Amino acid sequence: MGSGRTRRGMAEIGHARPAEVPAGSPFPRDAAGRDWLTVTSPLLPELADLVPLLSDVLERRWVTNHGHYARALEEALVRYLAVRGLALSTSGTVGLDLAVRALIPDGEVVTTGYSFPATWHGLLENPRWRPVFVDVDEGFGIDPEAVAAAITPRTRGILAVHAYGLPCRLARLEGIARRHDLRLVYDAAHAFGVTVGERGIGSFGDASVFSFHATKVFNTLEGGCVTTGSAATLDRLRLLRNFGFRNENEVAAFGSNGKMDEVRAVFGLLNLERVDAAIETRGALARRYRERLEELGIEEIEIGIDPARHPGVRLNHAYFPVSVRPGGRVDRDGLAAWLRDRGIHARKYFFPTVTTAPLYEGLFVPGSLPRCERASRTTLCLPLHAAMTEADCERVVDAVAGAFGARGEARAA
Ligand code: T4K
Repeated sequence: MGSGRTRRGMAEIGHARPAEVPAGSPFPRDAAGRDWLTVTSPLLPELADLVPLLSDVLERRWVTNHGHYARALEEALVRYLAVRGLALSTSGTVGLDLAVRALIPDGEVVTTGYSFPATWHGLLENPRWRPVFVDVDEGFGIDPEAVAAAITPRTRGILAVHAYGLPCRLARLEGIARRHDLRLVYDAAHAFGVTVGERGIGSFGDASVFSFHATKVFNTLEGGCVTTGSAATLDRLRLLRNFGFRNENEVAAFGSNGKMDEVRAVFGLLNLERVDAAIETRGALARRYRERLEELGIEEIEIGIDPARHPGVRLNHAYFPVSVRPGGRVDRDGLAAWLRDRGIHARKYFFPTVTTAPLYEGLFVPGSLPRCERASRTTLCLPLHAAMTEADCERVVDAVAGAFGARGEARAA
């Protein structure tokens, strides 16, 4: 298809836009006319690279159900993530559902109380599993000691999260899983591109689930995948994401629909070519944040990720979490509001979480998750993405400094 036809198509769509859909970004310019600085911004391919591939999808008239580009993306991701097997899915949430159903027998699943709700909502909705929430360690990962203490004769699995892309305590968790014959699934939604020594993070445990949502380091707009080293598990994942059909004459499991379509796969293939450069940019910005915040020496602020504490790990700089000590000049919510007033959209990931949302009351032992509680009430993720510049970084640091009266601007009330 030629580009003229493509342009005509776009004009027609523009003409047909329903009146109630507002034009442009939901984040308008701030009072000073500057663009809003959002916590993240999607990695996107160039239109010129996209058009020929999308034209090919249209010409093939094969747009989903394990098509050419979805299979190509699976192969490319197996290599990039350094894993043995991988099944694409329509989202990280669907990937979690597939992984749990493929691997964990009915019973209790020990999981972290500090994550995005997608981690456990599948477990909570399905009476086959009961999540048992335990606390995090002094970082943001599930505490292996708490996992070991929570195991009962009914425990069947562990669902751990590499929060902010920081690897959990892998060896300890694998030891516990092996000793108690439990399935170990990692929610690696944030951990795309992270490596530990020579190994891809997705090669640990029985399976790992990645999110390819637009807000992640690597995206297919919406999407995700499950990685596994077991051919039997991969077969089961593929069955479950395709209604349970093994072939057109045989339905072998109560599967659902988790297949990735060709358009998203094309976005994925193009984004994969740019993701290493994006991670490098993120890393440079994270280093700058660290240097500048350390220079300011604001005693209420603690930087959440210290690469020096993760030797041998290639981090992906998915997020830049800071912890704001309560009871100081400004608390976490005060800082978020101060930044928002200056056109900076920092986010309280993860708030609300298990301990801080009324929805989860009664689902955990009160007082048993003090670190989750503290992290949820004190953590703020500063903007960090590959389209940011060093000047954007300075703008955030200046605003943070202003909030604490550390430089020039009046302090937040
Ligand atoms: N496990 C964990 C640990 C997770 O964190 C997540 C999802 C999952 C599992 C489930 O994976 P998925 O099913 O989503 O694949 C976002 C994401 O929607 C979600 O994927 C993510 N984690 C979560 C931590 O964050 P919101 O509610 O913060 O998104 P939103 O719309 O407020 O956007 C955040 C920022 O991104 C804004 O500042 C603007 C910017 N943005 C967003 C979109 C959608 C853009 O610039 N362009 C865009 O298209 O949830």
